[in-house]
Amino acid sequence: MAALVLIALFPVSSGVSSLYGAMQAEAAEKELLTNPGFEIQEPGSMAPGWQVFQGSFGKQLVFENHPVYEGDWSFAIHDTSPNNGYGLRSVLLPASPGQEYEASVMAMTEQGGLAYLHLEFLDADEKRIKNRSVFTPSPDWQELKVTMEAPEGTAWVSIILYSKVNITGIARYDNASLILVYEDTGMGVDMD
Ligand SMILES: [Ca+2]
Ligand SMILES: [Ca+2]
Repeated sequence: MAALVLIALFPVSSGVSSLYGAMQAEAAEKELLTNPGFEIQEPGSMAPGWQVFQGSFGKQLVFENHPVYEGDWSFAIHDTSPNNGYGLRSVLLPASPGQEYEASVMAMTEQGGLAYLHLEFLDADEKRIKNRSVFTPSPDWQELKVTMEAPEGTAWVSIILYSKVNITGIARYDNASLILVYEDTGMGVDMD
């Protein structure tokens, strides 16, 4: 067993550059959301790491104990209006043009709801400049995932868990994630 471990480790420890590369890859896939599974709760107030996008906390936007995908808490949108959309947004995180992000979340629906996941980039004025979404009508937990590269002018990245204007029903979410998967630092041009 010890011999097997030594053989497996040898190629990595033989070069500083490969070890550095492995550390970079690990850093690049770090979870950026501070409360991805909604497990940090402060009774009576919005969960840390999240903010209202549309709707009211405690009314349409609710943190619940059942059903959950993992842990003690999940997030639900109770959408009873065919005239309003409701959503929860992660706090804005700094981002730069050329970076590629991957957002994902576990989602399920009840009562005809549709669970949307949006990944969006915003400019320095916090105005949306690029957005991509995926959704599920699934009554069972299903993973939603979307990947997108930050365009010119990007200053912030965030994800939004959303129930559309013309849809009613319940959308449930758990285990959200936002990771930086690729960083094109020089856009292929050396300015020095
Ligand atoms: Ca959870
Ligand atoms: Ca609606």
